[in-house]
Amino acid sequence: MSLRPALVLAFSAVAVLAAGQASAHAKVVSSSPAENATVAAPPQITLRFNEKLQPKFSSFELMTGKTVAPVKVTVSQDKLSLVGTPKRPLTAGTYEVKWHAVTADAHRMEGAYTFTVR
Ligand SMILES: [Cu+2]
Repeated sequence: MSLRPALVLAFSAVAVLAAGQASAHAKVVSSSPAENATVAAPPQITLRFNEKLQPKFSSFELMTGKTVAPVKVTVSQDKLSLVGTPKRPLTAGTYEVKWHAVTADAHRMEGAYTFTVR
């Protein structure tokens, strides 16, 4: 019996593991306001990610019902956060943060969460 098939199998397993790590995708690790929180009108909205963002292709929209609340969004210096400043104070209501992000590995991810302004 030859050892070769076993070696080939072992190398394939390592390759699959390595590929799995390389394709880890961006996700939000924390946000302010937090998901489902009820808060006073926040001066800023911050989403922190697990991977560095490509600033050109990463942003979010703030929706209340079908209305877009105007927000100026920038990427933090460490490239791990999206920071949005509402152009007008947010009025009471439920807001949906719809984000999209492109990370260093060029994967585009998107997601959404809501919070409420009292
Ligand atoms: Cu990825």
